[in-house]
Amino acid sequence: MNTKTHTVWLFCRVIDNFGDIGVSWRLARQLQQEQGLQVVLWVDDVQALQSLLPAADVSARHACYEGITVLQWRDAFVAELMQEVPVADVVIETFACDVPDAVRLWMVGKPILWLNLEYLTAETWVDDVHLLPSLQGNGVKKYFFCPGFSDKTGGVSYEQALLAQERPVNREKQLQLRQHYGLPEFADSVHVYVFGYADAMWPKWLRMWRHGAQKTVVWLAQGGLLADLQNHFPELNALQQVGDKVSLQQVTVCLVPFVAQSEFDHVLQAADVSVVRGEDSVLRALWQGRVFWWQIYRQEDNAHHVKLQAFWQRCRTHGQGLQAACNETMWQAHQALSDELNGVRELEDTERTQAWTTVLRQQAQLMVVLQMWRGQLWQQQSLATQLANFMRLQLK
Ligand code: TRH
Repeated sequence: MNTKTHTVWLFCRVIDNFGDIGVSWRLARQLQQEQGLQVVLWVDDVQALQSLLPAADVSARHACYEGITVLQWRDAFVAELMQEVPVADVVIETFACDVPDAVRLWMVGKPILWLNLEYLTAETWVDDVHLLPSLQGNGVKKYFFCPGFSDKTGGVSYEQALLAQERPVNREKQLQLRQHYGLPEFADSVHVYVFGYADAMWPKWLRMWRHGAQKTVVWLAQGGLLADLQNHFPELNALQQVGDKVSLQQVTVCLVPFVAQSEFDHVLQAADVSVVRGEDSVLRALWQGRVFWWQIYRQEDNAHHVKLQAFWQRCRTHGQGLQAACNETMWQAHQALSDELNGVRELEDTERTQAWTTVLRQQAQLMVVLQMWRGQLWQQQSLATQLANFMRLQLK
């Protein structure tokens, strides 16, 4: 059967932040552009989508952007909207968001493929859960579709176009990007992009940069982290709008624009190193091929520690030739900072400074490892390709 005729209804409930819509919008574009599927995205918070896609109209119940139909998901008018769009062959719930009752009822007795797209994790248990069916109350099977890093999972999200591009970008391109986004450029400085969550470690890191031997420029994405840092450093209250900057001895902090998702890679490319946070931004950082840290979304009972450890463990074991490319001291320094960033353990001031200095001095080694891992991941089919292949198999 020609997959071009298949229609996917993708459901997204925005719980908080930009992760839910970030993953959903990116996937919608990949399914539409790369897999030739017709995509209808149901989202309960179009405002969140608008942050990533400025063209999105928050007042529109039914709209079309980049060839993707976007519907405002309000249970009260789901039944009505269902009549306005092509009938679904595939229904995807992102992150167990539970489709509305009208859809659940409508599915009964239809040759429909129903999937739940799970959170990304590098843990091994996903190998056994990926593609497991589970019979639902309405008599329809729902499959767990698990993104992941092994070949037994649904893979990771990347665009085919990435494979042909040079990453990391060269110095000239980096400077152009900095200029384009109004990101201040200082000679002999390390430029750090920070898209993180407010946390008690940040003031310590800022002090480290403030009193460091090297000049540091911190490009801070707007959000809760800025407000929190302003409580610790009143000088940062001068940071009000994009482009504002404040210097505290060796560090200059600058507010960076929140860009459309299609441009997010560019901001990462402009930086020398970065700190990112959710499951979409961490992959984007990995794809750039430069050093990054992952401030993972906190979960109860520190469940995120296991997830974080699994991620870096996989990098370590799958970046072939790690021993040759990256020495143990360097790796431990990176991991020590990663641990502190994620509340695994606190560092003494001297330890932190030493770890930061070690990573910066030897970042080329870690870049080799990250790029090797990236290369391996890109040999596996992308999440969107695997999803589309599974659909083709099930729907034929
Ligand atoms: O916003 P997040 O913290 O989302 C989190 C995580 O997904 C977490 O796993 C989930 O449980 C929680 O939300 C509910 O981080 P994430 O996933 O990286 O999403 C950010 C999105 O925003 C991503 O698609 C990139 C995009 N983005 C832009 O498009 N432009 C920007 O300038 C920035 C800073 C981000």
